[in-house]
Amino acid sequence: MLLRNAKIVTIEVQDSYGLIECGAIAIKDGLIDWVGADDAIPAEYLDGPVRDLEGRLITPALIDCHTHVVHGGDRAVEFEMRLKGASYEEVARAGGGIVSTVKATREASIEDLLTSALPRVDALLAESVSVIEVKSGYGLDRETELNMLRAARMIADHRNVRIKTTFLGAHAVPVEYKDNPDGYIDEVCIPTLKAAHAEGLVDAVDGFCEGIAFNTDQIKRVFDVARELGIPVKLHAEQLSNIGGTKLAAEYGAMSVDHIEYATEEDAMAMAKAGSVAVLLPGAFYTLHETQLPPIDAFRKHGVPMAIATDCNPGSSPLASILLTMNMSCTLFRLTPEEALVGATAHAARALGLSDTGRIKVGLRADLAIWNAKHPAELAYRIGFNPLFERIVGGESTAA
Ligand code: DI6
Ligand code: FE
Repeated sequence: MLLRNAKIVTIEVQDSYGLIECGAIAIKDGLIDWVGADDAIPAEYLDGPVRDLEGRLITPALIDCHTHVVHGGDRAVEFEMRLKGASYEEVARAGGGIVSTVKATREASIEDLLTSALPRVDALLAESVSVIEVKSGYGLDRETELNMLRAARMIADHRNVRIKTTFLGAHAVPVEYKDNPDGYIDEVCIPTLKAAHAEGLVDAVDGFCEGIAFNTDQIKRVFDVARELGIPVKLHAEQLSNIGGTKLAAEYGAMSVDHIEYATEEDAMAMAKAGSVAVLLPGAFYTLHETQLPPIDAFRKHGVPMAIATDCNPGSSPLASILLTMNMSCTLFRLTPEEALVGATAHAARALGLSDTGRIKVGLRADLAIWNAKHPAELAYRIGFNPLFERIVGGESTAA
């Protein structure tokens, strides 16, 4: 199939935001076979099916590289509580927060988990999303953690989307281990990680390194097991305070360090050295009324790639729109619209260790978004507006 007469944002190299004013893309066997100017299309492609896109914009399909879309229940009541003045920490300490989602998730069957996640997945797909990372972390017991990962993998049986699963056993201390977080790590989290890995369910290992969750020593024990098993790591770090999670993650060569509002320039330098992607989550920043901005200038200065993601979760970021995430990253974090687009494509792919998608380049997967737009900045600019014309994932097309 040949797509022609389109404006193409290629992002051929990780950081270079190439623009072909009037270009064409040839797709063969689900891969990008050729990209170039519309007046230089090799004859062989003109013989097959040709589609005139009438000047529409083509970008890599968007990628959501940090979500918790699989979970039981919701936290609308907590939303109300916070509006009446309770802080996120207070809600968490009062047995609300993550722990209340754990209860609802434990009560759900795999089918319930899948069924309740699909509408959130569909909202992302409607904005072209081709890859979704899904974390466990609301089970905090062996069976429920495994069920979350199994439900996450099942999403790909029901929709044309790639799912990457991340084990987040070290997300919160469950009530039964309230006074014994070390016991939870050693007796539940680590054995469950081993079981999930044995079942082939783990693409990456994550943790929540925070005063209300786990300290660096506890995360380190989990990361040591990940390393033994050959699984890459990432970390929720420096979201509410700085307790050294970023430096620890960098020591383990983390694929990404996520949130990082309270990270320092030194942390940014450690990430640059480790090659870790900074995953910015403006939905959580917005929802929690956070005012501490992530050190964006330090990331720029030291060449740390910045990805953005929804963090779609029932508590701190009930956000199921990657387009709104792009807008928020510009308005709240002052990213440029170009950085937002690269952050939701090439750098998001890199945060997941994927090198075959997120850019438009010969040999990569044909994961493309065709937009009713003239300029790439339009994607981040409007609020609550979806200009998607068509989504192509693995060469397979779905009209918006
Ligand atoms: N940081 C977050 O923002 C989410 N998890 C995490 O580690 C919050 C998850 C929740 O509140 O349910
Ligand atoms: Fe998260």
